[in-house]
Amino acid sequence: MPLKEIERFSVSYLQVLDEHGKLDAKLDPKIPKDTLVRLYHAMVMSRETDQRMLKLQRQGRIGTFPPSTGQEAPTSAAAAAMGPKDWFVGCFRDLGARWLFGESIARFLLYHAGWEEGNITPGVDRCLPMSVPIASQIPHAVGVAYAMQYRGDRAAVVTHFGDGATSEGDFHEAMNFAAVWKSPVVFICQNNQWAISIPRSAQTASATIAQKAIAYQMPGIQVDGNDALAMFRAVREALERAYAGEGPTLIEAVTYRLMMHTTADDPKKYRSEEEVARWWKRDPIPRLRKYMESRQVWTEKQEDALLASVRAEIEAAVKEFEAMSGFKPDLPFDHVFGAPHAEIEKQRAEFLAVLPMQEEQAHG
Ligand SMILES: Cc1ncc(C[n+]2csc(CCOP(=O)(O)OP(=O)(O)O)c2C)c(N)n1
Repeated sequence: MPLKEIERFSVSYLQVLDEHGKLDAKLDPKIPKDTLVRLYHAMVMSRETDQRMLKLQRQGRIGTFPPSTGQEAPTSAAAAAMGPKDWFVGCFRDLGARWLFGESIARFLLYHAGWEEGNITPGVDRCLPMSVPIASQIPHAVGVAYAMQYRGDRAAVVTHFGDGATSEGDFHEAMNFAAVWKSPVVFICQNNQWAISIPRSAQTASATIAQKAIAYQMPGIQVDGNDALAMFRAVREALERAYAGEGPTLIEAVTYRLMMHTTADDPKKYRSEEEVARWWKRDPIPRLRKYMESRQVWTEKQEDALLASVRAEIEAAVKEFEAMSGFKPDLPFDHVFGAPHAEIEKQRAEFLAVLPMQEEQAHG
């Protein structure tokens, strides 16, 4: 019996803009100027909103929230690369993408103040609500994609999740289904190096997350996730394959969570300041700005004007959020099943009975 090699695999890494904002012209995705400026706007909006939300949380005006700082490129560039019929199925660290889809910052604040109504996003119909149970959104994305395929739509689904999510069964089941059915899905793993306090090295023995695609027989690529141009290019290529009926792709976006996991976490307890400082040097926002300046589509004056308008938009959103009222605390019970259910109604009644006591405790 011969012993012979039957398959050989490799994993590629894509970077278009290096850490100093220098372009590899051969790989330039040549993003039109308007799209580029809007992408940069989304990234700045996301960063500034994190800063404002941190203050609101520390003042007790909103609840716990997970900052996206450092990870603005993978989510925003993916949204910028998507077509008008594509759907987005995200997690909870993708503010830039959600803003590009038209979700309002005021609703985002409402959600993080604990109100279900924050999940209602008028006028945004291709973006599923934030998913907090890790990896649970990945099979949903495949379901949406399978429906598109069934209807014969020329469209695809982009889904995001963290490196921790790749240890969940949902991730593997979704990847397998999508590959077997050649469903039009772009799986984007935001490998931010940490799942709360678990480092990437303790999450998986694989040298890359991209290589997990190989087992499912789909293309997988590792991308510099702090390089918005590389992300744009990788997502566009994956979308084109999906539209052409060639099935799913896994993109590993190598990035870093520069702030805490959520405002309830203290990262100093598990990672060094030296590591964080090293990643600040790879910050995706100044890198894209340098490129835009070199392409002569961005000036100091435009930067100042953008920052002023973003901050004004966030302040207006805070005012709008704080003026909102009349929410229904038991709204989540309405959506557990499609039709009323006796057990859920019993739980709703119990919840409403204890609510006044809880409110009294919270407000003294
Ligand atoms: C099913 C499930 N298990 C546990 C948790 C608690 N939890 C919240 S975030 C998180 C870590 C997620 O890490 P990763 O997928 O890398 O995403 P990141 O938070 O780094 O963006 C965990 C375990 C959860 N939300 N859902």
